[in-house]
Amino acid sequence: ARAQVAPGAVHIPDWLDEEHQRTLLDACREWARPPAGLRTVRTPGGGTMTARQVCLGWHWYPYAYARTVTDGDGAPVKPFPEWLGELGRRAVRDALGDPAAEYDIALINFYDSDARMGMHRDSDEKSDAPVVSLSLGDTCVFRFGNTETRTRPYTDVVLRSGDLFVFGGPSRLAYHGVPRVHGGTAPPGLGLSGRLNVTLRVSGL
Ligand code: MD3
Ligand code: FE
Repeated sequence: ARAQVAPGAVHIPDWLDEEHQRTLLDACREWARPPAGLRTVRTPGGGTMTARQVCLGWHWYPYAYARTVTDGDGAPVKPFPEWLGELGRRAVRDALGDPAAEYDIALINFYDSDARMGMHRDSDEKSDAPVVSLSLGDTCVFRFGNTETRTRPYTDVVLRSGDLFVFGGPSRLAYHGVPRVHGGTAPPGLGLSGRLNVTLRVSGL
């Protein structure tokens, strides 16, 4: 069932079956290993993000992209694999029907049950191509806001393991966040405690 939450924002629950979820999870675990593996993102204000992150193609730093790790081991970022780009284009076709651009960035966020993501906009990419989001593991509350403010009005959507969300058009620059992760809700067969979110993006660089 495809649900349009706002213009250009489409949720397709259970888009990945359990076998494909496991394949993506195994790949994420490989990517999380050093060098250029899982890291804690530090914000310019001196804070740290509670979700830890791995990047492919380009490293994201608040608030820019770089090809090497600048705050850790200095390693070059891992390559963005061709199959992930195919997955992204298929996601956009299923959600929006549009032919999609060439994806070249993956940001993978690892959440434990205490992790959160505050309301923000993703505006560091120089392309207006849709962002593709894939969820694995624990269920979360995803808060989809508006383009004007980080406050109400917003819509809370439950995202479960295997769900696809695509943000294009007028929704591309909407504020959004993850106020809650429900620990212990991952599919038992997956072997994951916590939540992973894979976003695919076009850098425009
Ligand atoms: C709407 N991630 O990585 S996914 C992020 O679940 C991020 O880890 C959250 O926000 C997560 O930046 C939410 C949904 C999402 C991702 C990117 C978007 C929604 C978006 C970009 C533009 C608009
Ligand atoms: Fe975001």
